[in-house]
Amino acid sequence: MGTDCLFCRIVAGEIPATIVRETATTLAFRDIGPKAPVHVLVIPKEHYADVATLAQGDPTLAGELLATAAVVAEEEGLTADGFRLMFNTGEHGGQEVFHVHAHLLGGAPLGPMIC
Ligand code: D5M
Repeated sequence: MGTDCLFCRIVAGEIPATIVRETATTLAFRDIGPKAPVHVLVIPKEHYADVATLAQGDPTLAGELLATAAVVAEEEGLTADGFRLMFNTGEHGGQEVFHVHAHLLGGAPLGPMIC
């Protein structure tokens, strides 16, 4: 996708981000406007617009994204009390950045749906 995509630019190192974990195929970095004490975005390095496109186009990569999210949840100390992992998808889902990203939220009781 490249220069038009904000998260592709983070992957390329063109825009700074607070990276908490990187694998060969995924990147996890802190959300710029956190909605919880821990709010990390987990993305595939390869551009897919949303989770449905990713899951259908490359299920293995979708699994790698989930695995990275699980490791980050553990590293951030969220495993014991739990966390929320969510994908806003499309206009009605409230998606604003069209490079698939999982929101990993935790560190406090989250109550009803947020983001
Ligand atoms: O969420 C898109 C999310 O992306 C939203 O929570 C803010 C976050 N965001 C936007 N720009 C940045 C940068 N530069 N760094 C980190 N986080 C960022 P959505 O699900 O699309 O509504």
